[in-house]
Amino acid sequence: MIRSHTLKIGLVAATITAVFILYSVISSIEVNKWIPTYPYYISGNPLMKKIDEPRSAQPLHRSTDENYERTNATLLSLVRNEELEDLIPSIMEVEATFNSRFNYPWTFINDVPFTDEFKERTRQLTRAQINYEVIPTEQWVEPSWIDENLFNASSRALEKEGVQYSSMISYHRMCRWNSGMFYKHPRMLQYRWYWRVEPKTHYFCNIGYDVFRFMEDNNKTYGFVINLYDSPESIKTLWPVTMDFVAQHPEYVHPNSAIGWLTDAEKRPEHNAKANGYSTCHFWSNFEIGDMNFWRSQPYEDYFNHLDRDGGFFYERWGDAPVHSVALGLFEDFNKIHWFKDIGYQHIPYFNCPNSDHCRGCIPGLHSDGTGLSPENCMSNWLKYSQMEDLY
Ligand SMILES: Nc1nc2c(ncn2[C@@H]2O[C@H](COP(=O)(O)OP(=O)(O)O)[C@@H](O)[C@H]2O)c(=O)[nH]1
Ligand SMILES: [Mg+2]
Repeated sequence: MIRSHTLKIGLVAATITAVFILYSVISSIEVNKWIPTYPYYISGNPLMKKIDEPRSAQPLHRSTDENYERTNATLLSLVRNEELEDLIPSIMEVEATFNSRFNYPWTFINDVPFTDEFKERTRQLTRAQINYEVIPTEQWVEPSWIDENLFNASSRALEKEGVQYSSMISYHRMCRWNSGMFYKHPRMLQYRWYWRVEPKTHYFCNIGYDVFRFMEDNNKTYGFVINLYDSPESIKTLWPVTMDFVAQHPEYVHPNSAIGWLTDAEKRPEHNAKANGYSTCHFWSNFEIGDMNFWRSQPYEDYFNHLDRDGGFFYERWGDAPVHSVALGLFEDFNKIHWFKDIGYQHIPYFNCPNSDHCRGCIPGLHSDGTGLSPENCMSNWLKYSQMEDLY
C-alpha cells in the first residue's frame, strides 16, 4: 500500500518534471520572431501575383549548367565588429538561399580593422573567398570644408525635428560613404557588380539562378526590393541642390528617366512640399544589387561631388538611399532598374514577400510588420511612373 502510494507520487513528480522540461525547451526555440502570425493582404497588391523566376532575354544561368562561370561580382557588407552576432544569420541565409551554389566572394568592410573573432567566425559560414578590408581614412571622414560647429548646430536642430541619428557623426559618414565612396575602395575597384548585405536582414526565398549574370544579360543597372517614402526633414534641400546640378548639366538627364516618380506630389503632397519638390520615394538601399559602372560614370561622379561640396551629408542627414535613387531616377533609363520581386527580404520593419513556391517563412504580400507603416510604401508610385516591364 505504502509502496503503491510512493509510486503514484513518483509518477506525478516525473510527469511534472517532464512537462516542465518540455515547456522550457519549446519556449527557448527561436520561432522566427520577426514573422507576424496574421494574414496581411492589400487589394491590388502586386506581390500577390503568383510568380516564379524572372523572364530573361538569355537563359538564366545555374551553377549546375555545363561550363557555368561566375561574373565579376562580390557580396558586400559594411559592418562594425560589434554587429557580428546580427550579421551571422544574414550571411547564413544569403549562403543558404543563393551563395552556397554560386560561391561569389564576400567583401567585409569596416572603418577600423576587423577583430580575429570576426574573421574566424565569418570564415566558418562560407566556402567562398572572403576579403576583410579597412576604409582609407580619407574616404571615411568628413571632407576638409565641413565645419564642426555648423555640424553640431545643425544636428541639434535636426534632432528637434525628430530626424533619426542626426547627431551621430558615424551615421552621416556611413551615408556619405555608401553614396559616393564604396565603389572607390581599392578592393571594390576589382569588381563590377555588388550585392549589399546588412546585419539583421533576412532572406526567405531560394534563388536558383545567378542574379549578377541576370543583371548583366538583361542590361540592368540596379536591382531593388523595397520602395519607400523618406523622412522629408532629413533631405530638405537635396532636391533644390540636385536641380542646381541639373541646370548645370541638363545633358545628364536620361530621356527615359523616372522623373515622375521622383516628383510625384499627388499621393503625399506634404512630403513633396517639405522636401521642396521631391516625392521622397526611394529604393531602400540596405538591399542593392548593382552595377558599379553606373556609380563610376562621369554624371554620377560630378553629381556626388556637387552634393558633397554642398555639405548636406553633414548639415542635413542625406541618406545614401535617396541620393542613389535620385541619381538613378534622373540619369538612368528606368528600364534598367529591376524590382527583384522574387527575392524574399526583410530589414526591420519592412518586407518584400513574394507569392512563390521558392519561399519559406514569409507571408505572401506582406509589406510591414504590422506597426501601421504601410503608408510608407511607395511601390505603387514606382509602378505607375516607371511602367517597368513586368518580368514575372
Ligand atoms: N564599420 C562601420 N559600419 C557602419 C557604421 N555605421 C553604420 N554601419 C553599417 O552601415 C549599415 C547601415 O547602418 P544601420 O545601423 O543598419 O542603419 P539603418 O539601417 O539605417 O538603421 C550597416 O551595415 C551597418 O553595419 C560605422 O560607423 N562603421
Ligand atoms: Mg540597417
